[in-house]
Order: sequence, then structure tokens, then C-alpha cells
Amino acid sequence: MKHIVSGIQPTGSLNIGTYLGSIKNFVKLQESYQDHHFFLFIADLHAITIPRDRLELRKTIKEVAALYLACGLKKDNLSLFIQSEVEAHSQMSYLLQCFTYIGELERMTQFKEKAQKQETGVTSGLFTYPTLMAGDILLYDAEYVPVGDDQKQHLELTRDIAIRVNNRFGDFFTVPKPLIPKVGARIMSLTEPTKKMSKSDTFVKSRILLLDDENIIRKRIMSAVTDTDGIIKFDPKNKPGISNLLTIMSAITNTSIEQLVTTYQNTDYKTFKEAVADCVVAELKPIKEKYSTIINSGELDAFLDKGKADANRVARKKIAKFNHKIGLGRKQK
Ligand code: ATP
Ligand code: LTN
Repeated sequence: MKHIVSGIQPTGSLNIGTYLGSIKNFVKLQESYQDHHFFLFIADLHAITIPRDRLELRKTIKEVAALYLACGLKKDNLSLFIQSEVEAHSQMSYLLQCFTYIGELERMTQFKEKAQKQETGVTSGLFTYPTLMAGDILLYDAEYVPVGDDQKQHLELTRDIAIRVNNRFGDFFTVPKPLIPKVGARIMSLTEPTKKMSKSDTFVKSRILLLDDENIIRKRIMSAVTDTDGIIKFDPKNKPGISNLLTIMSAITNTSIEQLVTTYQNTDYKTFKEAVADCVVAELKPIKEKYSTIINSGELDAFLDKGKADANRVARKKIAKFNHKIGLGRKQK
């Protein structure tokens, strides 16, 4: 069976950027790729590449796991697991470092941006982060990797590493392809719409969390930064705020941006923002309800145990084969 793999870091409460750029897309893909098996995980090993409070981290791991299910993923063709519970991920990351050049890692824009923001020392874990991600994907021979726009470069590197290994040792890894949503791959900050909406932004008003109360959601959207020309049209360069709100509405309602522009072009920003707020509130309401049932049930732990067993079965086999392939260990043939 073919595999689809993706992960989300437990670096903070999830916002509608992560939701529209990844989880909502996973839900759709589960419908269109029913013959594939999905390995989705909580990337806690990635989260520690930047210093975290350990109690906060543990709480967020659980929250992200519950949110995956609350957002409507079906359990049939899914293994949901916590990355650190599958040791092969750390092992594979080290092995792949031996097939990755320093120059390649130095070129990663996410590393450069995160290293720049870092107040204390930049860890070598942050530098080698892309090899951990490559391992996450190659361990499962993923055919597709659904991600937001910001992960394209990491996916390209993963493909380069896979091809390099294959050229040296014969076809060993499946070379993965990214699946990037047409709308919603880059949701922008509500306060600075030229920047990505991010979990780690210090400004809380920049984002809407999946678990925010209705009145907070409405306030954030009504006060989202726009412009003064009063025209509703899609122009990300000159009108990033309005374009971002159109994108959010389009991704949620599955209505094209052109159609939304036609519907709202003769209204004002207040009316349009109220409509955006209504659709965000309606989308998040059932998620919040499901979340509160799941987080307090044994169902989540049972499903994560199953995911851990499924993932370990596949990953352990692959890492053992890889060790052997590259000449490690005692086995001669
Ligand atoms: P942070 O928001 O703290 O910078 P991150 O986005 O780098 O975190 P994750 O939360 O692990 O890291 O991202 C999970 C998935 O969500 C990835 O596929 C990523 O591309 C996508 N994603 C994250 N933020 C957005 C956004 N603003 N718009 C669209 N997709 C996003
Ligand atoms: N690096 C990603 C999260 C991530 C991921 C992965 C995504 C870790 N491992 C494997 C897809 C496949 C991020 O920061 N958004």
C-alpha cells in the first residue's frame, strides 16, 4: 500500500494557518486517496530544536494529537503517533546527516530565519532539522507529503537526499512529492499580513487559535489590518490584508476567490469582515466541541498506542534494511 506522511510541531496552540495549510487538507486527502495509508504525527523531536518549557511541551503534544482527530480525520486509513515514540526517527536523522552536505543545510531559509531570531545559542539540532524531517518521510517510503508553502524547500532537500542514496546504493527510498493546497498554503498574520501566521509570533492578535472563544475570533477578524481604499479585490501585493481574508474564507468554504469577490465587491469592509468571522466561527465550533470530548477520553491514548505500534513496525524494518544497505553491523549478506 502507498503511504502519505506529514507532521505538525507541538510548538504552541494550533492556529487557522496550520489548520488550513495542513490538517484541513489531510481531511480532504483522506477522501481522495482512500487507497493510501496516512502516517501523521506530532513532531516533538522537531519542537526541541529550540528551547521549550518541558511541561508546556508535554501539554501541547497531547493537545495537538486531540486536535488532529477533532478536525475530522477518519481513523480507518490513519496511523497517528508521537514522533519520539518511534526511535527510528532519531536514528535515521543521524544516518541521513552522513548523506547531506553542510552547504545544503546552510542554504535552508527556515534555519536562517529561526537562527536569527534565537536569543540564546543556536543548537546543532536546529541546523540538522531538515535531515530529521527527511528521515520522517523516507522511513515510510512516502509517495506524497502534504505541507504548507513554507516546507517546500525542506521537501526539495529530502528528494535530493533520497536520489543521492538511490544513486549510490540502488533504488532504496521512494522519492516523495509535495502536496501543497491550492488555496490556504500560506495564511498570513492578521496584524502584519505580509508575514506568515505563526504559532511562535509573540503578538497574540496576529492569529486565531482553533480553540479560541467566539468573541475573540470576531474581535481578531474585525480588527485585522487591511487598507484604506475600501475595495474588495484579490491583490496580495498591494492589498495583503483583504487578500488574506479572502483566502481564509475561500479555503474554509471551498468557494473560489473570484466568486467571493463577485459576492462582496459592492459591500464594505465591515460587512465583509463580519461574513469572514461568521464562517470561521462556524468552522471551528464543531472542532472545539469534538476536542473537549476527545481530550478527556481514553480514546485518544488508545489510538496513539495503535499508531505507535503501526509506525514502529514499518520504521524499524526500514532502518534495519538501511543499516545493512550502507554496510553497518555484522550481517555479511
Ligand atoms: P510556527 O507557526 O510556529 O512557525 P510551523 O508552521 O513552522 O510553526 P508546524 O506547525 O509544524 O510548523 O506546521 C505544520 C504544517 O502547517 C506545515 O505543513 C506548515 O507548512 C503548515 N503551516 C503552518 N503555518 C501555516 C500558515 N500560516 N499557512 C499555511 N500553512 C501553514
Ligand atoms: N518541519 C515541518 C513539520 C514536519 C513535517 C515532517 C512535515 C516535521 N516532519 C515530515 C511533513 C513531513 C514544519 O515545521 N512545519
